[in-house]
Amino acid sequence: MSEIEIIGAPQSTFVRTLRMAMEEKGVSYKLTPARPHTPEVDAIHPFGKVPVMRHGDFTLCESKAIASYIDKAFPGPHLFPDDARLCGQIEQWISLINTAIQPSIIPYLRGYFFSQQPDGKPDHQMIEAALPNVQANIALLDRAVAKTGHLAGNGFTYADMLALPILDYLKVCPESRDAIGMAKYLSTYFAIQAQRPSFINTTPPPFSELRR
Ligand SMILES: N[C@@H](CCC(=O)N[C@@H](CS)C(=O)NCC(=O)O)C(=O)O
Repeated sequence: MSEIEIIGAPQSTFVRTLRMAMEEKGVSYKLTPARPHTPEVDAIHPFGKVPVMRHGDFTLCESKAIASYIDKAFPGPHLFPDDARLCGQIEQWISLINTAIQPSIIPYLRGYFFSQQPDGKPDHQMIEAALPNVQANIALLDRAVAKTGHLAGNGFTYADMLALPILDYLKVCPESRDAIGMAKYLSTYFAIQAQRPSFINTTPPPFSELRR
């Protein structure tokens, strides 16, 4: 069968998570950079979000659905293991991050990276409004990795692949960088996990290079 094509801007944390999963699984893929709501994305995702996937005549949207497909369709280490407790913990963190943590952090990151201010400077009103949520979620993640150095079980899993790209952006914004610096377990976690080849090899280009 043809090679997997991942369609989406590499700056997207969800695109990066999926690319990390492909690397961890050992599955080769072609990345086609595309912003949300472009025709090639809209053709696959009903809400125009990235990433989307094409595999021959088969298409999918939603990063977790794509990762589950890849996990079953290809040999290699399991992204979603058979162990009931470990898989349950991974799914728990996917749900927590996707439904609560990431949505409450996005307005803060938008304030820096997609500021609508006339001079393009950070939108401090937006940043200040979102900051308490950002700090609370950093504290939550700090507690979560305190015991094992991972979000789920004792090893690196898809839950970590989901969290790390978000933390990477938080590490460059001043207030969240300080909060992570003061979060003892989370800062150690990031320093260690950021050494993984799957994380390094998927380092996104700057937002200024977003295509189309
Ligand atoms: N639940 C989706 C979320 C994907 C998502 O929110 N992607 C962002 C980029 S990081 C996007 O396409 N945003 C455009 C929009 O929400 O309209 C997934 O897991 O793939």
